[in-house]
Amino acid sequence: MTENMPLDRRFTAFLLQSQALKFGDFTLKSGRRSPYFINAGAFDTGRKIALLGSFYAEKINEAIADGTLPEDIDTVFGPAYKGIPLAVSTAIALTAQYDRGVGYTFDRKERKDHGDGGMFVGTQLRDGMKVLLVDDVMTAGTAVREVVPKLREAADVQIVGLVLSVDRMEKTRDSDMSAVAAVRQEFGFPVVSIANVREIFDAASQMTGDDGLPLLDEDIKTRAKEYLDTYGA
Ligand code: OMP
Repeated sequence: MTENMPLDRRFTAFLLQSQALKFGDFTLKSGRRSPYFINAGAFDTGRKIALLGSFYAEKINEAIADGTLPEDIDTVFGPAYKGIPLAVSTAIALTAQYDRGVGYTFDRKERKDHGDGGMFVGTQLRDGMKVLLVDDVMTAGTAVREVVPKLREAADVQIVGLVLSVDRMEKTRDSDMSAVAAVRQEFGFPVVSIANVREIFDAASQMTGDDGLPLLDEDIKTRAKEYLDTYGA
């Protein structure tokens, strides 16, 4: 894999190598039954989580360069639990690879009433701070709708955007709009992803294994296409 391959293709290869992209019959949080699932829990070693953080940092750096995100992000926020390693690895990669010093913050699932107390760990949220959200996968946007009020309750922060690893490009329950577009409209901040599901299937369809055979068989491609014909935005 070469450095000058597009980000979404390099990320797809990483998803497949890490076995984070699974095929089968999965019931999603939204209740939809999907023939594929992206499992961020598969990034379970130091090497994989470091690489994942580099992908987020590369996307963020790109979005800063094209003006989608501001330069002066104060902290990267990842919702517990799966967002915790995302926020930490992204903050490390932004600092180490792009010399962009940022904090990291995550929430607790339960309030702690002793010691330092409080709902947040890492860089504490203060009025006026620019906070960048990171999350793994968006299907319907339920996770982000839960976390935004929590942040706004803590301080008068400015949420400057949301970076996902995968946008599943699904329609909302009651419109043809994608969940990502609905979140963008509802909250007024940009939502970007390292790759969307159509880019992932396009890239994966062109990849072959060590044996020279295609990585995706025809049955998987057909089922994915049928799913996206029904639920895709
Ligand atoms: P929403 O919160 O509805 O957007 O669903 C996304 C969440 O569902 C993710 O944060 C995961 O917890 C989970 N999920 C995946 O991890 N991978 C998928 O491919 C699909 C889902 C899902 O259940 O929709």
